Amino acid sequence: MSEEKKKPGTFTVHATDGHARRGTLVTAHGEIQTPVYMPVGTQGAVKGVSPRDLKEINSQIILGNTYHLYLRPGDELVARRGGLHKFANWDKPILTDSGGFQVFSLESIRKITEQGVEFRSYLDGSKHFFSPEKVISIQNNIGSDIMMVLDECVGYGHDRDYTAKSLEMTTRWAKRCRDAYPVGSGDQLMFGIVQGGFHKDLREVSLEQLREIPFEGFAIGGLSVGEPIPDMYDILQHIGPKLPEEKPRYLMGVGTPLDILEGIANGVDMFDCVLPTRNARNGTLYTSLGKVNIKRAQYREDDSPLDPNCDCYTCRTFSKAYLRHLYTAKELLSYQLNSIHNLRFFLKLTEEARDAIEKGTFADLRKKYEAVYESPVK
Ligand code: PRF
Ligand code: ZN
Repeated sequence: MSEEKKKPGTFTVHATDGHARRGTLVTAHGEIQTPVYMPVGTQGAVKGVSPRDLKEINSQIILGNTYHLYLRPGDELVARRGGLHKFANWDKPILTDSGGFQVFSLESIRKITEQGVEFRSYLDGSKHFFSPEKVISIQNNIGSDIMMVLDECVGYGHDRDYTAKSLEMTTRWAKRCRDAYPVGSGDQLMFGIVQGGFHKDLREVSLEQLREIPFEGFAIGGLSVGEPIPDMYDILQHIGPKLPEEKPRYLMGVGTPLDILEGIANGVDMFDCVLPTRNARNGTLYTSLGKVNIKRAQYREDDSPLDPNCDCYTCRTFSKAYLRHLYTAKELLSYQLNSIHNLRFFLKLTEEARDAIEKGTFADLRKKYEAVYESPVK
């Protein structure tokens, strides 16, 4: 009997442990088991790691960026190549960020109006304009499985008045994004983004407004923007469990292994963060025994694997002494091997979380990681 193909956007929660959820999200390019960590492939490539290697370490989905792909090589060029999946040879799900955050974090010259945001290219200084409709059209050309709405990510330290006005505009932009691609127009999913800074009541206002719009999922934006960790956790604990239970929840751009566990504990299903790949390139490696700084002299003649409890190609094949040598010699293989390992560590963290939630042992898993990665909040 042919099994009926489930509709993209279908989200099923199989088990819970406290607020933590074990779920499955259906997309046009297959199912995603949650909680999930999503490697970041800003320019349509995860830095230093091929799609073949990504599959070997069990990546279920990767991220791409509207902002970068629009500027180079151009979303229309990508569309002419048959979309990003085909262009980049990645046949599993892809999520694209809307570009709002990148414009706000990368651009010093930008102008925000009700219509959208004007900015200059980081590549050649040329002027561009992102409206809510434009970023959806770009993400449509890219052909991602999950599109994000255009939002304003309010930095840390903005006052209440600014934050309140900003979230209202983010809501109006979110409506315009949905109107540009109404439910049922195709296989792509669209997530709304809750803003509201570090004011709990404003976070609730943002959520109440956004839940009126029929999104397939909801993200928490505006965290990990330079605030003290307790402030981030405070908002996460307040708003995470309040997001619609029947929809996937995504915490944008967060974070360390313990931040991800804190997110999961507060009901978040999806995570992305550049930490594993960025740190891999500067020699900071996450292991089951704690962080390893591979440049240190103590590893010069250390023949043991980087992480005895890791199943990745790097740990199965090479010694710390060799990894240190590659790093010191600035060999390109260093970036590749380190990235494969760090990504595997983050992917395994979410695999273990899925397992633990099913077994009802999520609290024990957190303790295990807190013993190695010191808890920032007691
Ligand atoms: N909005 C969008 N992308 C993001 C963020 C956001 O607030 C963040 C905040 N950590 C990361 N990426 N659109
Ligand atoms: Zn490894």
